[in-house]
Amino acid sequence: MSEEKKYLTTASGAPVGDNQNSITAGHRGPTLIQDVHLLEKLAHFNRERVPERVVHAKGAGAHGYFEVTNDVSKYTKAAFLSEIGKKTPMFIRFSTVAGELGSADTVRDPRGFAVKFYTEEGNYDLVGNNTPIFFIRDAIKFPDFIHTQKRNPQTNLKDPNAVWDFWSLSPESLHQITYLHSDRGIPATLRHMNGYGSHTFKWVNNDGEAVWVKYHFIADQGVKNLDPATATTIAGDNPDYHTQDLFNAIAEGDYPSWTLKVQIMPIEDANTYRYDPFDVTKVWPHADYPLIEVGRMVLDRNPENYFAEVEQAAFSPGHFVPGIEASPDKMLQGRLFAYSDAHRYRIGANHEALPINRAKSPINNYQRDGQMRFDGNGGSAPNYEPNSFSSTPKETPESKISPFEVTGFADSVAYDSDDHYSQPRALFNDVMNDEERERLIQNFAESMSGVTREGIIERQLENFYKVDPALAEGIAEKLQVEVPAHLKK
Ligand code: HDE
Repeated sequence: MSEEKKYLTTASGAPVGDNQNSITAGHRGPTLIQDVHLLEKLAHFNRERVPERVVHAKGAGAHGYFEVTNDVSKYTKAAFLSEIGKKTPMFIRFSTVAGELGSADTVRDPRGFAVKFYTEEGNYDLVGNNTPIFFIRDAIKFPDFIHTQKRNPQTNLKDPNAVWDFWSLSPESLHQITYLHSDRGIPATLRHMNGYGSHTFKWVNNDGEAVWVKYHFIADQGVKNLDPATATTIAGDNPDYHTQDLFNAIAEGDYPSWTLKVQIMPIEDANTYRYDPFDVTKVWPHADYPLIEVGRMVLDRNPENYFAEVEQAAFSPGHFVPGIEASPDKMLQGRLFAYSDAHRYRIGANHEALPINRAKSPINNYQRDGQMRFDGNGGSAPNYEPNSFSSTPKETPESKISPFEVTGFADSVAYDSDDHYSQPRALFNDVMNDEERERLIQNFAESMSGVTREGIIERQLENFYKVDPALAEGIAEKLQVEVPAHLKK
């Protein structure tokens, strides 16, 4: 902070004579409306909060850079990925999902992993999680799902009945809940977890050739987790444990980094691959599509001001740059609308102009006016297009999306496959060892022990049985219930 002497002012710049004693009528008289500094101070204080994010409210952010370490230009024309050694400034916000702004960090919950790359072609946002999959696979189910993760409308308490009622009736959640109740459900720190784009995206190269892509940020610090008992103790002792750890690590020069890798699927494979590649409840096994290195992300600078940078950060899965496009994933498609809509409500129509969100490349368009327009508003230049002025912004046809074919009838169409079981089964049997399976069963049983409404446990055990009978039986034993008889043929 500069040592230069500053004088206190009102918001309109007038020097303040007294910031300790309000103006009153005489020694013991009432306060006067004439004390406009007092009125302004109280009124501004009342307006300090913007609505917290409806999900991912509690978060921590950091600045850094992304450096390309491998040539992927044959897959994408994205300028920021164009050559080895190229560096792009970025900002990341990590978050929990279900808790409120002041909630504890060390809870069992997915973690948001939202990255904003400030590229020369505008911002590219990769708004992912620390899990490669999600609970549901159609945006239309998201508000209902989140209601079950939040507070009960009557008691204002977290509600295991709602959580397990919904999951038991939405078996597509099995893969994600298995991941969530595994050791990875409570990361040791924000530095010790991987990040994933989760959805499938499209990359397009300079020749207009496209591939499908999935993103993996692998923590160079390694993956470390907290056991539930320690996590619970920390949640009480220091609810901001993860926030503090990240800030301190960066402040001490111990910069966390992640290696970005991608899986690439040829466009045609999507028609024949054994899993629907646009179903976000599925991974692409690495044996089918190996990881290819792209670059390294390093976090080396803390925010100066939490509200300005972390609270006002506005990420959108719809922030693409040429060479990176959406896939038909129904969840991603819903998100293309939801995020910018949330920002317009939360921080306003001109949120893109806030310093943390503003692209570092030029912004030239014909959008004008709106609340809190503070950047000159396009000045005297024409505010319409087409126009006959030569120096006004023009389209770049080479930035058009890569065309793709669509067929079929418009309808409420279900996914082709209801195989919700083979991937969680592989996770349970092939990835986890005996101790991990035991802890998974314990974590599930603990979470389900709060369920009191009839039918939910039986329905969920049936789902677990289809994943693996040992999973269902292990949980049933801990809950001291029987696996439904008709399953044990
Ligand atoms: Fe989000 N999500 N989400 N989400 N999400 C929000 O955006 C939403 C989904 C994720 O640090 C909100 O600005 C819908 C998947 C992160 O600021 C909201 C659907 C994934 C963050 C919203 C999803 C995420 C959010 C809340 C189903 C991982 C925090 C306020 C179609 C791949 C970003 C806001 C930050 C935040 C909606 C599903 C990750 C309401 C409708 C899948 C990391 O717009």
